[in-house]
Amino acid sequence: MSSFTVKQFVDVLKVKDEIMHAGREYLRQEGFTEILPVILSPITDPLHHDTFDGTVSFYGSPYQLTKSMILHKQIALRTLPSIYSVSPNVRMEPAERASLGRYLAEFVQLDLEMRDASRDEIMEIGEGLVVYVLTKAMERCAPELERLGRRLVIPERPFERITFEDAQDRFGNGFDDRLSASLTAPAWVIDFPRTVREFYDREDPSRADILLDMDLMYPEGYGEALSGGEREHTIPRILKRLEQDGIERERFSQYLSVVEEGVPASAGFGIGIERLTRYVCGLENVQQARLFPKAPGKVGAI
Ligand code: ASN
Repeated sequence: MSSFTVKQFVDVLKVKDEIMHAGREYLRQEGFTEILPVILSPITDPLHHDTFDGTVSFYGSPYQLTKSMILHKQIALRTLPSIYSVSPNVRMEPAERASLGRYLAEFVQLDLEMRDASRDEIMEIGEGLVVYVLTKAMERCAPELERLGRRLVIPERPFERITFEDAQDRFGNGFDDRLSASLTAPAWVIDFPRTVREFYDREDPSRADILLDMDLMYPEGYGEALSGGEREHTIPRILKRLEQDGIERERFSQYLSVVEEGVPASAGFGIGIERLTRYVCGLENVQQARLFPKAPGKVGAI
């Protein structure tokens, strides 16, 4: 990382504070209720990519550190119609990802879910949230952004949509960085193939093996901003998806018991706070976006 002064770091932390404040303001205006995060549970997001195991002993039983609150978000919707959490996630990514500049082994996402929402509806929330946060950050943190040398343009809505297939045709396998570098405004990638995502993202009933999910990509090479989609919420569908992914259902037995009692249809997403701060401030590395950063593979950070 190039030189980064304490003064710059103070400015970044102020911008991050405004980002969180504005995010909460926007979601409250949209009728969301903040719930407290879960950080220990027998169940968590299985994720599609490899991470080291984060199991801890909870009175002798194996509990996991939260990788994302997705399953708890679905269950929380039995109680409240629209929820979000400022959710700490621990994902011990392989060490080589540290050099990419956008991974932290411990990070925080603004993770939200809305009962009976479609993908289009939750994408509207995503666009509204990003535009609101950028607008407020520019209004309230003008001196900080000026000192950081960051000039932002508020993106026009609706954001561009690109299918996974098109993105792959244009930018090849593992297209994230090349696609992001080609963009001048945030853009959606939609319709991921079933085989590259987790069991909980809903398969399109009219297109086998295509999911009703999405990622939002930042422009200028800052990479992925958020991930989400509509959800599988019925037992037959979830069991089928677990089987297709080769996941034993016992691993999710507590979740499956609740789904059997009923969880609502929903859609949602999670947006990483440190990555959003990195984008807003124009930082080289996501480690510059928080205190106590833990880079993948680097032991010793407190
Ligand atoms: N939070 C994401 C979602 O809602 C899941 C994730 O972070 N992997 O889909």
